[in-house]
Amino acid sequence: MRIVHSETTKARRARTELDGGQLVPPWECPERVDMILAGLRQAGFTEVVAPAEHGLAPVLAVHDAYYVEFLASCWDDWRALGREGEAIAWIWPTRTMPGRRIPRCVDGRLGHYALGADTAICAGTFEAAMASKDVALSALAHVLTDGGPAFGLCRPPGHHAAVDQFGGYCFFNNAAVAAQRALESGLSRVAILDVDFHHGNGTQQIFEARSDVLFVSIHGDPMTCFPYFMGHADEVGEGDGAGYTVNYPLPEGTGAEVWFHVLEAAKARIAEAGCELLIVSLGVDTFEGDPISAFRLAGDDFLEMGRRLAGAGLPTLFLMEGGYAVAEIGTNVANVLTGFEQ
Ligand code: Q9C
Ligand code: ZN
Repeated sequence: MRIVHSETTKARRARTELDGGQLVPPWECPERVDMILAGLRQAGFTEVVAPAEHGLAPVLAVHDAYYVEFLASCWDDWRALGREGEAIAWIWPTRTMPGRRIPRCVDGRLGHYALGADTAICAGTFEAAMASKDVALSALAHVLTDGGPAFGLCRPPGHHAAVDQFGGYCFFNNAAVAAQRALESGLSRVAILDVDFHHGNGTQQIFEARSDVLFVSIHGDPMTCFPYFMGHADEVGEGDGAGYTVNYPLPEGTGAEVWFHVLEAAKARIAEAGCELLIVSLGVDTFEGDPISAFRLAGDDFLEMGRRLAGAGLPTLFLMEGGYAVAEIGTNVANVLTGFEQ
């Protein structure tokens, strides 16, 4: 298993997250990275390589250029207004006020480009997002050239980031950037299996109308779980993409038995679609101890998850998404990778 990590992924250290009406220290913190590295080391994954720089072209292949420009300049624009706090969106185009122009002021631009108020932009956010997609792309390069599996320790995560929106702690959609690059290197169809507790709304939106990326997600039912407005079972893709989006929303409290049963259905769909690469959006916030999620997988279940993912029999790229039980995140991630190699 090739492990790819960049210290620059820790350049984002936000102070605030709007949570329950209060500004709290963000759940998505740089300590997650160190705990994952420690867990991997302890499990015998001792060789960790730094990514190459891949530039912006692979990002612009899936994201809007004005959106990327916004992310690059937002913090400076915010600071130029003399703001004390971090850049948090607070007004949006809505159902009754759609908004047909992109405002000039950073407050309006934040509303245009944010999908939630949970994710503050701060110094280092853009740099960390750049490093995160470089980690994904270098891990992908290993899978494509070597054939063996790779784990990209992406941070910030990516699966909530849409073509031109950030939120849910995500800025660049690392899995989407990697999938698009894989297609451009000659593959015909790629599967993205999203096992994070939260629905990967961004990944779905990016590939919704396409059949060359199969998006399959197992997640908390959006009737009660973030991101609330996407991820229902009747969202199956549009036009050419009809049948290439597959959503398995599950109730809060779902445990291993049901979860693994659904995983087998997801694997069957991936096999049927004739995918040449499996990208796993690996959130471990399905863990029973996760502070902001509601599934009940135990630590050992992540070993089983890895074994069953290996059973798909495809070249596999693991990309880190969520997981907020910081004390256990390292062993949970290491368990997936260990199980995969058994
Ligand atoms: N402050 C990922 O797992 N926030 N994102 C809920 C409100 C949204 C999770 C708490 C959770 C996003 C990549
Ligand atoms: Zn998540």
